[in-house]
Amino acid sequence: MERTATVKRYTNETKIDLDFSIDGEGKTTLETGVPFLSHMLDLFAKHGQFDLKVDAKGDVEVDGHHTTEDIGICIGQALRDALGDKKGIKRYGNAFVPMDEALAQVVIDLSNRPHLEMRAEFPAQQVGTFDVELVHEFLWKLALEARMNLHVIVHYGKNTHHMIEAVFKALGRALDEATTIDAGKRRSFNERDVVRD
Ligand SMILES: [Mn+2]
Repeated sequence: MERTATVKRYTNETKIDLDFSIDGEGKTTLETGVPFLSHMLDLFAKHGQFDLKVDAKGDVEVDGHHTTEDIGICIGQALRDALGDKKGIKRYGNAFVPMDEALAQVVIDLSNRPHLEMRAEFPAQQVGTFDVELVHEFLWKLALEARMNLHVIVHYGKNTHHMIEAVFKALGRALDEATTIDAGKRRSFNERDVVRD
C-alpha cells in the first residue's frame, strides 16, 4: 500500500494544495511564497527521502506567519493520513545533524499524543525576511496535526540560518527513521499499543 496523502486546505488567509509521499526520493516542488521556508522544506524532504509538493498562496503581504503555520498544519495532516494504521513502523526516531558550527537534534515518537518540546536559542530574530519565531509555530502545528511527540534541541550554534537548517535536516532524518517499516516487526506498533502506554 502506498503511503501517500493529498491535502487541500483553503481559508481566507491561505490556499494550500499539498502532496506528500513517505517512501519517496526527496523530490520537491515548492511554491510557498516564503523563500526561506521553501529552502527548509526542500532540506526536510531530501534528508527524509520524502516527496513533497506544496502550492501555497497566502497573505505574505502581511507576513509569513499564516502561510508557515498553515503549511505546518497541512504537512502534519498529510503525514498522519499517509501513515494510516501505522502498522509495523519503528515509531521512534532520533537524529543529530551538524551544520558547520551548529548542532541540532530531533527526537520523535509517532505516539498519537501531540507535544512539542523545543530547546533552541537563536541569536537572530530574522533570517532574510523570515521571522525566526515562525520555526516554533511551524513545528508546533506539525506536531499537533501529525499527533506526534516532537523534541527539538539545538545544542549550540552561532549562525541562525545554520541552526534552523540543522533542525529541518534532523527533522527529516528522525521522521524517516520513525516511519520506516521495521522488517523484524519486533518493535511493531499499532494504535492499541499507544493507548496502553
Ligand atoms: Mn542554507
